[in-house]
Amino acid sequence: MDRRRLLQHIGASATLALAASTLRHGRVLATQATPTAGLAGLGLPEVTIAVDDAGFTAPSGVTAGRVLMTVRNTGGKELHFFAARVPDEIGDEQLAADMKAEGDPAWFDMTKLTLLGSPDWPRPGGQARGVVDLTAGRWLLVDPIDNREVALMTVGEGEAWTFPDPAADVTVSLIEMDLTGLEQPIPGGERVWRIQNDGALDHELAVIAVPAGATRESVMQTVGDLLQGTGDPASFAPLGGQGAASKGVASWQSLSLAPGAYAAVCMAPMPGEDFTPHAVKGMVEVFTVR
Ligand SMILES: [Cu+2]
Repeated sequence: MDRRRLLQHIGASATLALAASTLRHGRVLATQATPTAGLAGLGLPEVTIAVDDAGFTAPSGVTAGRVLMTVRNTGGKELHFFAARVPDEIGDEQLAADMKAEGDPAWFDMTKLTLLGSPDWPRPGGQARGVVDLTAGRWLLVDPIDNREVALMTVGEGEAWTFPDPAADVTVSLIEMDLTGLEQPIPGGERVWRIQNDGALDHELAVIAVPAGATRESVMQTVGDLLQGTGDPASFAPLGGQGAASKGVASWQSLSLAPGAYAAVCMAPMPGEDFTPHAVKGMVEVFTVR
């Protein structure tokens, strides 16, 4: 499995994120100084994925259920990734062979795979944390940008399904091609975002800081300019969010934002349209943190 080809479906997203890797935004540093604790007191089983610049260290002994997932970026580079469940009809031997082979296996079809909606965009030296509903099976951890090694996380049968939905400070719904739930200003500091994909396509969410006065149209333009290679790379630097999620998936992500202007954008690719991210099609919401 050639990682670059495996992930070419988000080539556009990769371009942006690579551009962002040079960014050091003051607000980013300020917000990441706050440790995430809001979801930590729920008593959920914990799953920790460590990532450095070479690849993922998938945890062992993970069992299915509602879990608190922490993604620790111990490297020096930005991280954007997603978790995709390997179809059950793919045997272990075939999977092992596919992961070594050149090119993408036919079953690796992002429009059909189950995508977890994992905590995403931990800064170098930082972490991303969220509550996800993890089903049993084999999950591929895939970095579409920086060529990290694809890793396999095996999840055994489990019973941790009785935990109630965590309380959420912000509730966001993702649909084609819009996000709702951010129309009113939200409070600063560490907050729990419930993010649900209510659409038919895969969606994801990245929060970026934007200039005061930015509009949905201006952010769409910014993303479009970056895709054309004409924008300022510093204008796209995700502070957190949720990796790609299948339709119907909900997750609870811990996000810590200082007061200011932000945009939530979806960088999932349009199927059959040369990987144009949804953000360019209007899946952008500008919001304010007080
Ligand atoms: Cu989308």
